[in-house]
Amino acid sequence: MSSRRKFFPPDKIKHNNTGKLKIGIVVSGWNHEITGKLLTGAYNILIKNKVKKGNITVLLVPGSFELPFGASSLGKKRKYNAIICLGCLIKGETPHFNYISSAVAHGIMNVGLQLGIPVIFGVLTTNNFRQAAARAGGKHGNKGSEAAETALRMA
Ligand code: DLZ
Repeated sequence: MSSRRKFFPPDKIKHNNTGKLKIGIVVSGWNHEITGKLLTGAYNILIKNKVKKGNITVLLVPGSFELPFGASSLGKKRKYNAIICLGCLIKGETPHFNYISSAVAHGIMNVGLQLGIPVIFGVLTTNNFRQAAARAGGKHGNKGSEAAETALRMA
């Protein structure tokens, strides 16, 4: 893992020919204090890498469980080179978190395979709000930015 990081430091990679890329972002409204920051991180990376504002579509869905459906709806338009899914699942007192996390991860993977385009998993699954905040522009970076980097590399 560490040697791979040396070869592919995400923030050092230059993405070429991004001017024509069309990117969809599907973002969940649950835990919007976090997902808003993931969205800002993802959007800023796309703009920094010269993706045109007009080529970025943002679709808001109610919760992370709806992310695969949102991605599928965008993808069926056959317009996008990649779709980024952003959400934040925070563990509660019941097993609900486990069911939703697993369903969302499988759903997002399946949508990508069915559509034949990269659909990126930018969903935080954390034990508490503090861990989520640390990964949405805090000490562990911004996983929305990383998801956008991944989208550019895959697209
Ligand atoms: C219901 C629910 C709960 C309890 N927690 C979260 C969460 O932490 N993060 C999230 O993105 N969504 C949550 N949801 C909403 C579900 O994702 C979904 O929107 C509803 O179950 C309706 O399908």
